[in-house]
Amino acid sequence: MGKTIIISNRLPVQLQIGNGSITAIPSVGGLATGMKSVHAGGDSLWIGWSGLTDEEIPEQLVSDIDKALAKHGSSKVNLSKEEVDGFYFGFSNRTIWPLFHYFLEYSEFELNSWNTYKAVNQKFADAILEKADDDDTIWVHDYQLMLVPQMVRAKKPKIAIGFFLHIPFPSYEIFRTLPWREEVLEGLLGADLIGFHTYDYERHFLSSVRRLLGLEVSFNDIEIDSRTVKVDSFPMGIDYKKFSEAAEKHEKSTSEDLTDLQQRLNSHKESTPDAKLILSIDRLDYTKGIAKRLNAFEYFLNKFPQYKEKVRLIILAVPSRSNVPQYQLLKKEVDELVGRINGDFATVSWTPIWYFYRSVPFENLIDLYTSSDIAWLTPIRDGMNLVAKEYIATRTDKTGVLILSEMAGSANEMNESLLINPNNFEQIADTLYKALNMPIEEQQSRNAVLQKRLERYNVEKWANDFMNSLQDQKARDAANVSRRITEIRLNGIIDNYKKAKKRLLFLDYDGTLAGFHTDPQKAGPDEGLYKLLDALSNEPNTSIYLISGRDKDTFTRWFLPRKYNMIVEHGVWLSENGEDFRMLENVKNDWMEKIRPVLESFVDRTPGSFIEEKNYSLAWHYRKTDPDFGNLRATELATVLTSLIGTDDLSLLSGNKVMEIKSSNVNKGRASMRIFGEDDYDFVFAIGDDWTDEFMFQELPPEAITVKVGSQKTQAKYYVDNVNKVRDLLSKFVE
Ligand code: GDG
Repeated sequence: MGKTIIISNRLPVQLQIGNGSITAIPSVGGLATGMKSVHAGGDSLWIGWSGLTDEEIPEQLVSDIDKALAKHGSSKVNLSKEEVDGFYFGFSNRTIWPLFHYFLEYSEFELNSWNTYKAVNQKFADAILEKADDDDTIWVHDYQLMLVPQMVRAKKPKIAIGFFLHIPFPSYEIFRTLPWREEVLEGLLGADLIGFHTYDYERHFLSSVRRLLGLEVSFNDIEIDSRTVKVDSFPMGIDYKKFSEAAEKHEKSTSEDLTDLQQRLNSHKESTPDAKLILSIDRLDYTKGIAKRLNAFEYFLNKFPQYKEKVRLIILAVPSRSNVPQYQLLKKEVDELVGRINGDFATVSWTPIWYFYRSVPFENLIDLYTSSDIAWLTPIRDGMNLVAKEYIATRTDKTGVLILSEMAGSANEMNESLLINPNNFEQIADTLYKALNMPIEEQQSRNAVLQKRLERYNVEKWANDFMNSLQDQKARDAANVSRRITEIRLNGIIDNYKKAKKRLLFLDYDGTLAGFHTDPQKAGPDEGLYKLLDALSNEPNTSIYLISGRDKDTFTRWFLPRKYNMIVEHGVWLSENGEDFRMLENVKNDWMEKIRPVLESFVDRTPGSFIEEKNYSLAWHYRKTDPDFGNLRATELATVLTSLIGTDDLSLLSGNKVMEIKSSNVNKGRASMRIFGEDDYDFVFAIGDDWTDEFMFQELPPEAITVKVGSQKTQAKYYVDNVNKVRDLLSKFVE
């Protein structure tokens, strides 16, 4: 196995330039720690932007910087101020960030920043390509680099690429407003594995892929260009040990070791022993709901005035993206709100809000977590929110109450905390009241469960799970590749064909010989296909059978004049050498009267779907429906039909966007075996694209050459990519 290349907007190292020299200090952020197990030793490389623009780096320091970064296994992508403005502050933070957090009104759709985003993504991709070998594994992080997977894939089709999105993926209704939505999806689909924090983000993404790109999604696999892209959720954890151990150490520290902040916190506690501390920590970002939280706090103080002088809210707002206008406005709003609320409520001995607009060192973070009775986190939208997890990890005696917004990804895993809707002030005020009065035993029993979970699914496990899943996915794809009909295999098959004395070929029609059409009646054969089938039928000692689920009237029109052998309606009817169809299986169709009304009610309720009535089967087609809705209805119909047909000799076939009900003793496997039994064939070949063809693949003798169209799971021995490849393959037989 090759090396691992991690790629993110920022490197896990901070550069500091002073007195003409350079120092590189490793960052302590969650991602950097989480990736420790992945980014270790000499066989991994982290590529990203250093945080300094080209203009900020003195020329004489360029090579020193590269050396300093190399010591930390890092390599930088050079960006000019203009590029950072367009790519990072522009498209990433003024378009994608607000849009993906449902702040549609903040999203700017600027062609220039999109172009810069594309160009800078290409720079990152080029930086990878410069260093990458085919057996390397690439892990791309976050919304700044969504086009990178496809850009790398275009040049290195075999390489393993994973992508993880740290922010929410919004619902299709929001995502579709983006003018470059298809490009973004296609960019992401260059990966082999795409990871999200939660299942909701995953299903939003899958829904956009289905609706905007029209791609087939089965469970969480997407088929694209004969590759399978897997989509899954991996809720990111924290470095649990680091936080719990820091808290234990903090607990044991003597008064001389205490930080200034801790001393201030202690003196507050001593002066007002019955007053509780409520903590909130976030980057100053409109998604974090800081202004709303302040309003809610005011609401709480008015609703429960007995808590005046009995609670203190500590707000740590970490400066962020301060050159984006919305962040400047937010800063102003929060400053004013804190000023007003403090002005309205303060007494001589009490200020309700302590507000810090800065980032603090790690020790102070621990001071704050361990000293606070309540952590109050109310993001309006948050991909995960690690602060919630960190607070719980530092509670060594298991006391403390976490109040967390339902809109944070972490709420999915932290059900034992008090979950709130950040827009519901009444609920928030009542929840604060409940938290302030929660018995110690209850706090401990809730936190015990949370701690156990967080300790187990920590950030290292998260990173390893993602990497293992990426390797599995790659292995799965490689297994498929080994079954694709390669040049060598093809030559072998043709050789056997030529040598054989008596040949039998079964060819499925829709999705195999001809592409799909939203109206099945329009998917008739073209001249090229007739020519090919004529040539095949004229081969000596060769029996060709078209084998299809289609009705006999359509095939009579299309193929009877050509005298092709045909098996239709999955094996009910047979026509050979231009003779009229005769029944191959004795089947009944009196059940149709019962089933038709059920299908009709589904047609009424599912725009775009329709019923196809054949002599011995009924099919409900939903190719033209809204994809998500169609799939939903198909599941519903399957449930209804399964209970209805339970006692009859009927079976339900679910094909490609079609559900068909027919007699159980009819299928393509049985039909093909009957033909096979009639003579002594030494070359048997069957090709088809959907579930109904699997009966042939399963039942024909093991020496038969069975071929699936498309790379989905199959019993067939080989697969080819699409209809064009099928025709190429068949024309080789008659060359
Ligand atoms: C994005 C997504 C997702 C905060 N203040 C200080 C400080 N921090 C540390 C915390 C925590 C991290 O920063 C913040 O992480 P969050 O998850 O809360 O939020 P975002 O920065 O918005 O991160 C988010 C995350 O990516 C991971 O995928 O959870 O949803 O928006 O680790 O401890 N650290 C120090 N001083 C501070 O003042 N030292």
